[in-house]
Amino acid sequence: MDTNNVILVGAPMDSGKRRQGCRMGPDAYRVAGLQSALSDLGLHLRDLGDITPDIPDMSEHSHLFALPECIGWTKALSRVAQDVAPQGLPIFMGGDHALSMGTVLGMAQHAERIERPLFVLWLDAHSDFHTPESTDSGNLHGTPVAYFTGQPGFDDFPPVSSPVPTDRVGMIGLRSVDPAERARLEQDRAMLADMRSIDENGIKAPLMAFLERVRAADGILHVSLDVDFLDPSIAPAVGTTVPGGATEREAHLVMELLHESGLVCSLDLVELNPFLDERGRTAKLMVDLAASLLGRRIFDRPTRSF
Ligand code: HAR
Ligand code: MN
Ligand code: MN
Ligand code: MN
Repeated sequence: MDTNNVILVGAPMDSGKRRQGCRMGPDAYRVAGLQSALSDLGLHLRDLGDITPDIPDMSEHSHLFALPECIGWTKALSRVAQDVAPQGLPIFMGGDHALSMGTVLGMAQHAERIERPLFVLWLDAHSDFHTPESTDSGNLHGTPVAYFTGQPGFDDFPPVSSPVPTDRVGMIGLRSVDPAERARLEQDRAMLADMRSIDENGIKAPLMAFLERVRAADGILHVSLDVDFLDPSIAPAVGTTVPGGATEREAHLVMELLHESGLVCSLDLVELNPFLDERGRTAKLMVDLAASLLGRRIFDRPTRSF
């Protein structure tokens, strides 16, 4: 894994839910200085620009919002992920969380090729574990974990040839899980750390336990960072805010420990809706978190003025 090579991939996907704005995410990260934050760390950086979805020949679904476009993004993103993964560490700049269907699909195929198991760390208020049958909202950004773990019902999507077993999924930050997701999660063996347990035990313990699983299996780790993992008071630019999220230091600590683990192979930055931001503060915080994940140390954090 050549993690000194970082490949930025813009994924202005906005079809995973009805509320629009995440399509502006990739440019918000660029304007907030993602490239310079990472090149200042001595990393070699390439920005592939924004990719576009395939256009599948099918009609809209009665319940699922923008199903054809979501399928088109999944196809395009899984191809790009497979192409770039051998060259370095891709950062997929979203775009909403439905983009992880494609990125994880592609990274799982890459992992199979290099014969190492893929693990996924889901940093999110939500478990995103609905299937197309169980989702009330019809918003596919609430379904990616069900897709890449191989749950049924994703009929017209690309088949998941190497599903990520649920015991290779870790979720940290949970505080809004629908009953159908909860029922399914309870049967499964994902590592779940909700905000209540983080309040009681801290955020380091579940993360280290999960990283130990990855290490013991000689795995590689895809990290999917949803803006709503963070408390809305520090990260307002998201359509699905849930109070009681991670603090700035909790989030940075996660990123610093991930860096030290040396296990991370790829990163999604998702659900940023710049239309809802306050003077770019959420975009900048996400850039700072990405920089921590790639090795920026605490004394090197920039002073920000808004
Ligand atoms: N569970 C709800 C639904 O299915 C909300 C899902 C919200 N998902 C995200 N990503 N914002 O985590 O509609
Ligand atoms: Mn999410
Ligand atoms: Mn979420
Ligand atoms: Mn729901």
